Amino acid sequence: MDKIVILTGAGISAESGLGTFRDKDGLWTRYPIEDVATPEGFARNPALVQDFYNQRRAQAATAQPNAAHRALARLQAEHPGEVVIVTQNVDALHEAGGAKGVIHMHGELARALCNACAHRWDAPEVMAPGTPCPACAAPTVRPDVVWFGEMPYRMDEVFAHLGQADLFAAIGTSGNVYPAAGFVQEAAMAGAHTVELNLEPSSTVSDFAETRFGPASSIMPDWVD
Ligand code: BJW
Repeated sequence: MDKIVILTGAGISAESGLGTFRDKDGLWTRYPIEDVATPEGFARNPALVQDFYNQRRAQAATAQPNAAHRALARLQAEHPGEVVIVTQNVDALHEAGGAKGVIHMHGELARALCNACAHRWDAPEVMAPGTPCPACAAPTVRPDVVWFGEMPYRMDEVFAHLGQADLFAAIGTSGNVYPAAGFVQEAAMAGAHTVELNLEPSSTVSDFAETRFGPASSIMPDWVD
């Protein structure tokens, strides 16, 4: 049996109307990273951070999966037990497109986390700063997303998959954020064939054996078929 590991980034959801981070007009051009995606930024101004994620949660709630999400789900269905999808995205568009068992390494917009007791639960549509945690009552509730300086989720599992990969594909990610940007090298070391699918070359393009450029909604279905 083959193992196919897929890494996705913001580019796969761009055509569903969700902004990327680093492209022209990307999210970071409007919100400084250090203010909204670091634990220090949250400690300084929790209202700003909750507001940023409330807006993104509202956008994500109405977004629809596109042909790239659906193609990936089809690949998974056609190769039962062989396709592991690891996403850096905090939206739920892979699941909405039919994918199963998606590893959300940077967390999920739809979940809340208590900084004090690590309890996790379904986030309300609008999270207010200072809301008490339902488990421990501490006023330390935050979005369940992974900020800079924090450990991404399920890394042991992901590195185990990469170590057994026969094929690794990265879709719509700029290759600027680690550890995800290093997955291609990890998979290549394990002997996997590596493919980048992106609108334009990422920072790590030279690490890939094969590349395909264009909008995800057209290059993904072509690649899967
Ligand atoms: C299209 C398209 C279309 C557009 N079709 N494509 C020096 C060296 C190494 C590491 C570090 C370092 N200094 C600091 C670090 C660590 C730091 C890091 O990487 N910093 C860099 C800036 C250098 N990393 C961390 O702190 C991470 N934790 C960590 O390292 O823990 C220690 C550890 C060690 C060893 C093993 C394991 C752990 C945590 C990183 C957390 C990132 N969090 C964010 C926010 C999440 C919540 C939220 O969504 O708000 O995650 S930041 C943001 O960037 C978000 C994304 O998931 C992530 C990646 O962005 P992505 O998806 O690549 O998007 P873009 O916008 O960058 O790119 C879009 C791409 O799509 C482009 O390529 C376009 O071309 C393409 N595109 N339209 C196809 N239609």
